[in-house]
Amino acid sequence: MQRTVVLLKPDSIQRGLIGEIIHRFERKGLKLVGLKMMAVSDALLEEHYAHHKDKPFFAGLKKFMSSAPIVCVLLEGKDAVSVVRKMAGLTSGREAELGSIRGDFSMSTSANIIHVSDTEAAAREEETRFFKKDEIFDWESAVAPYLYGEDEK
Ligand code: FUP
Repeated sequence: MQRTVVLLKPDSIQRGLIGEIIHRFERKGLKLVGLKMMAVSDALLEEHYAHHKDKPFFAGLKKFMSSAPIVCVLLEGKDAVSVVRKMAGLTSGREAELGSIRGDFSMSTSANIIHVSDTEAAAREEETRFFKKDEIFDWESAVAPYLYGEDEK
């Protein structure tokens, strides 16, 4: 099964949306295999957002991401990367589809509630960036037979 990383950004915790967002992933049938709160350092942000380092919004992005704790979530499921991307919606909360997390909870491109891995390769990198091995739990889901058909496992 595929894994993907979700970061619940400072606006999520400030607005009291952590439970609501994790609830959506649980109800969808994604398996929670990692969960922790973190004060994200400048060094980690520079690594995570390296592709944005020359953008005009980079300084603001770093300030925003360290303004309150973030919550790191590791989810597992079939095609988890694309499923979770769809659940997050487009980057801008104003353009994101209603029903998606950003579409339902955000009015902004910078305060957009959530980061999700955008490719399988990024998900693998982000898993090691945000989680130590002993913070990842390989537990057996008792409801797996009710989430997937035999041919989907
Ligand atoms: P996404 O993959 O949807 O998180 O979007 P990007 O990688 O394009 O952007 C990463 C983060 O940079 C966004 F979540 C917020 C910030 N950003 C801005 O603040 N302004 C922009 O114009 C674009 C991105």
